[in-house]
Amino acid sequence: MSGNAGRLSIERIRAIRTAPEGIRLVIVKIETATPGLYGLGCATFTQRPLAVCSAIEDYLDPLLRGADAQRIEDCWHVARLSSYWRDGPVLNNALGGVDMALWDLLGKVAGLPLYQLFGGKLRDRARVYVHAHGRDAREVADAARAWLERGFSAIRCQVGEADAGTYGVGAAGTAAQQAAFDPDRYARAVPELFAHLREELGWEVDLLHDTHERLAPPAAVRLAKELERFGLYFLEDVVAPEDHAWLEHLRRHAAVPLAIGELATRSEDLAKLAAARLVDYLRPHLSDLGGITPARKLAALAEAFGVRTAWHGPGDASPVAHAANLHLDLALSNFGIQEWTPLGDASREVFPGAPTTESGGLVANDQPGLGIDLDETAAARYPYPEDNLNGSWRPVRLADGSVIRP
Ligand code: GCO
Ligand code: MG
Repeated sequence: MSGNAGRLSIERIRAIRTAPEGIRLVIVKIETATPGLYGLGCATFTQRPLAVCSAIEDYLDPLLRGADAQRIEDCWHVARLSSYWRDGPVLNNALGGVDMALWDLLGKVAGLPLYQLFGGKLRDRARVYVHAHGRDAREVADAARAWLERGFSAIRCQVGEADAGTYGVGAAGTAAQQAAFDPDRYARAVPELFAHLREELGWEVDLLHDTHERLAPPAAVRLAKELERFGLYFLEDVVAPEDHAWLEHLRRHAAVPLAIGELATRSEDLAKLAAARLVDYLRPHLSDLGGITPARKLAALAEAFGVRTAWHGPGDASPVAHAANLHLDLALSNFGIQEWTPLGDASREVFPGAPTTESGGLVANDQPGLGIDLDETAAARYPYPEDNLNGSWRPVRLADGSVIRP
């Protein structure tokens, strides 16, 4: 197909469910009339995967069948505007997965890895940050040290308490997460954690923290101030999207680099933060934003304001999403850092060609498109876990029983 500028009809769009690491993933596969020529995308919204599958198979598949897969921009707008009520995480993840698969296809048709279509590599690898957590500062320091020994130099650190969890300590929905969350105790534990980490690990390592919108804005401002002296690489989601108006106030009080964006479904919301210099790193979940198409536009705009990227790369981004993140990382001049969750054997079995790490950074292979495949037979060996909530998170509560953000 190399060099074919002609029409490439979409034959069918499928949503494939698989959970190689027990996390519900949604993979989009766009099939064309040419046997063996297909595109892959990630549409994972792990707490509502079935709703995303329906958006893909019941709506986008019939809508886009027969469309020219090479008209990505047109397909994107047609799909987005095909429901009068638009955007939001369910529809966007579906759209984003389809968009990614169209880009993958384009790369395959061109015979080029996507980073080439994005303007070519600016760097050989994308520096990553990994996650360390523990029940107390000592455990976190041990976990961080283990990453340093493996060649990683940027580490996100989260601390819990022996009896109560917080975001990043214990998987969501586990008993630890269900124990009452104490915001004051958390706000005291975090500066103590970083004091300990600086003492134990020194100042060469880049440390990050995700507050996961757990604190009320005034407490979040205070935490940011207290963390100033530890020289974090960035502090993430210090306030919730609903509270972004607080960022101006926070900026005046704390010189801490801020990262925001994994909850964003509208580029406009993040563009405004970048233009007002209220954020230093934008980190949307690619599919939640609507895919590679809007992400490239947002990154270009952010560059004009000196804001960098740090695309969302947790365990509930599939290896296909990690590959999409990586191709952007390699080609964007305002790339900052990439969140990375190392893949287990099952993921590598289901997704041949998934990105690998080298000296603390992600490297891409030189295969066309995203350079990743999906072994459907292997994928079928890892069905979604059985659980009557289909992936919904259980509530996080304060001691008085009230529900707070996760
Ligand atoms: C991160 C995120 C994730 C999200 C998760 C939601 O910074 O990696 O906060 O861990 O909580 O992706 O499903
Ligand atoms: Mg986060």
